[in-house]
Amino acid sequence: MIAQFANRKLYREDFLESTLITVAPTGAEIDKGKVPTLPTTPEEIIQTAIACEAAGAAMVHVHVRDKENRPSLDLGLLTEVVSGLREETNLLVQLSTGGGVDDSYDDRLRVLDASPDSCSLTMGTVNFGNDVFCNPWPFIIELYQRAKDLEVVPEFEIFDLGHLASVPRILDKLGLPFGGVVHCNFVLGVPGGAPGSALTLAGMVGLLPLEVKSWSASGIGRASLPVMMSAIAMGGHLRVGMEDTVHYAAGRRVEHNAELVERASQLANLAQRPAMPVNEARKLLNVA
Ligand code: KMH
Ligand code: ZN
Repeated sequence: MIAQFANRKLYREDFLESTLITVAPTGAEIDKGKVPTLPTTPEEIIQTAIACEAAGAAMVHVHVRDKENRPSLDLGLLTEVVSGLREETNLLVQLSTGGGVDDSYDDRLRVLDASPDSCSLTMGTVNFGNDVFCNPWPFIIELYQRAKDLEVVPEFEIFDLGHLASVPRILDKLGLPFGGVVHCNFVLGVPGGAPGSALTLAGMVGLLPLEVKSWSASGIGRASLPVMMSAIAMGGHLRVGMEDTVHYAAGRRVEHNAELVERASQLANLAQRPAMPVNEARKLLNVA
């Protein structure tokens, strides 16, 4: 396994000209009662996606909420939001299969029936604040195979180093994902997971398996800026949004997800890798 990780190129140079920006506008953890600007209804999520696309996002990572604003994996609600996003935006639609820490494996598998372009696929269990985000190996295998059967492109979510080691493990077992492109997203700074620092990200990027064609990163809370800046410096792509941070700066709440996308887009411009248009993002991830 270690030998497999050694001496790899850090990224494909042909994708360094632009930056894929994914927005994760809602998540499952933030309490709408405490953060009223969090988009939770289908209409709010769709309007947010429209604004974020205009600000430079090419993909939206979606969690839905029920009428009481509680996290939900209701298939009807997921289908409604997927079709609304498709009608109103050109964004690649990625559904979370992580859900909330209390969601059942069956409900998480059923998410794929809403026919998203992409799905998140967390590559291992991780402590998650006071909770445990459970992703046992048999569940990972089932989810991966189901995504392949239903022609959904997975994005491998990496919260800790062991998750990265599980990527070649699943490829060895089940082959390449649907579309043939292996794309990872580092989620750093979860209490219990890998810390959200430039050094952590650099170490993990240096250990990316050879099969990985592209990667993005997101820092939780105050890790969002250091992770974003180090990702862009290393040829990575970016995920931002209120799922990951509700603070724009110390003492200043995010008012709209589009602010976070705008800031990512500005950084991408500064790095001379402007926001990737949606059609390019489709090519990058080989999504029709
Ligand atoms: N809400 C977390 C427990 C994902 O979307 O796939 C899991 C999560 C990852 O957010
Ligand atoms: Zn998520």
